Amino acid sequence: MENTEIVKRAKEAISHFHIQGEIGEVHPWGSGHINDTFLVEGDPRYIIQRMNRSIFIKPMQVMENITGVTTFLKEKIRKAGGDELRETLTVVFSEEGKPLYEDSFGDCWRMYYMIEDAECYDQVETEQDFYESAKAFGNFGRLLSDYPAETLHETIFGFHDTRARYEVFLRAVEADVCGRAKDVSQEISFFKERAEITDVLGKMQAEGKLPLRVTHNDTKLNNIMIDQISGKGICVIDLDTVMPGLSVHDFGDSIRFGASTGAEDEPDLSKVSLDMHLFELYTKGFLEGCQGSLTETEIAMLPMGAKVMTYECGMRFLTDYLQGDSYFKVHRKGQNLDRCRTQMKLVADMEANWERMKQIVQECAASV
Ligand code: ADP
Ligand code: GN1
Ligand code: MG
Repeated sequence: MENTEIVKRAKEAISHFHIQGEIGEVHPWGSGHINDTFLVEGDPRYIIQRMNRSIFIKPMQVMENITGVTTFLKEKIRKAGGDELRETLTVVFSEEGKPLYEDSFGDCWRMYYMIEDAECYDQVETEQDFYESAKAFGNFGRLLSDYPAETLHETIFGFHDTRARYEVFLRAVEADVCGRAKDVSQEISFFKERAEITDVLGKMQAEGKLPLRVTHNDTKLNNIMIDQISGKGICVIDLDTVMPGLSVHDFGDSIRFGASTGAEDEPDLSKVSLDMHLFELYTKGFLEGCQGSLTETEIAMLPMGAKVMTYECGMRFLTDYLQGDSYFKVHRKGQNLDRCRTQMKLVADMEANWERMKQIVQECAASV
C-alpha cells in the first residue's frame, strides 16, 4: 500500500483514540519486521501501530496481555519510585474504552505514548548500551517473575517451539512454492545437519529441568529504549510476544542480534561474526539484571539458548524466503536470505567458540 494511503488511514484511526493536544504530522517509524509503526507528532507525541493481522490472529488477546503486563509493571515501578510513563509502555485507550481500534478495513490499530529522550538501535554502537540493555532485559524477566502466567494468552502458538518450526521448514522445502529451494541447497543442508539442536531445550523444559517463566520472547536490541541522558535501558518495548517461555531464549535472542559484528541482514558475511567481548558483556549485564533469579541449570544453558535462538531465527528467515517473504517485512530482494546467512555464520562461530562461551558464562556467574 502507498505510504500516503496508510498514513491517511493511521490518521483516521488516531481520531478514535483518547489523546491530548493537537495531532501533527504522522510518519513511518522504526525498523520492526512485524507491525506498521508511525510516529504521531504533537505534544505529547505518540506511537500508532497497525497490528499485523496475519500474525496476530487475535489482536484483542495481544492487547489484554500487554495491558495486563504494563499495569503490573507500572505498580512495581511506582513502588520503586520510578517513572511509570517512561519505564514501561503506556497504552492509549480508544473512545470506546478499548486498547485498540478496528477500522472499516478490519485492521487493528493501537497507540502508545512515545518514550521520549531515548534511542533504539539496530546494531550495537557503544558497548555500554549493550551492557545496559542486558541489565534491563534481565531485570524485565525478574520483575515479571511473580506475574500470574496463567492469565497470559499464547498470542503466537508454539512461538519458540524450535522442533515445530523445524517441521514447518521441512514442509516449506518440500512444497517449494517459489521454486527457490534449488538455489539454497547449502542453506537447507545447514539446518538439516544440525536438526538435533531443535529438541534440546524443549526436552529439558518437559523434564522440568528448565522452568517456564514469563518471558519477552523477542529481546533484540531495537526492542529496548536507551535513555539519552543516563544511558540506561529505560524501557522494554514490543510486548506482543510476552508469554510463558524460557529465560535462555530471552538471553539467546539478544545475543544473536546484538553480539554480532554485522547487521542482521548484512550481505557481506566477512563483516559478520560473533563478538566474544560483546557476548561476555551481555552475559554479565543479563545475570546482574536477573539478580540471582536464574537456576544453575538455566545459567549453564545460556550458551545453548544463544545457539538455538540463532539457529531458529535463521531457519525462520529461510522458511520465509522459501515461502515468498510473507512473514518478515522485506525492503529488497533476497533480504530474508541475507538474514538467514548471517544467522548461519553466527551459529558456526558459536560452534567454533563453544567451550569459551560456556567458560565465560561460568566466570560471569561466579562474579555477579
Ligand atoms: P515490531 O513488532 O514491528 O518490531 P515494535 O513494537 O518493536 O514493532 O515497534 C517498532 C519500532 O518503533 C521500535 O523498534 C521503536 O523504534 C519504535 N517504537 C515502538 N514503540 C515505541 C514507543 N512507545 N516509544 C518510542 N518508540 C517506539
Ligand atoms: C521479529 O517484531 P520484531 O521485528 O521486533 C520477530 C522475532 C524475530 C525478529 C528477527 C512476532 O521481531 O521473532 O526474532 O523479527 N517477531 C515476531 O529480527 O515474529
Ligand atoms: Mg520490534
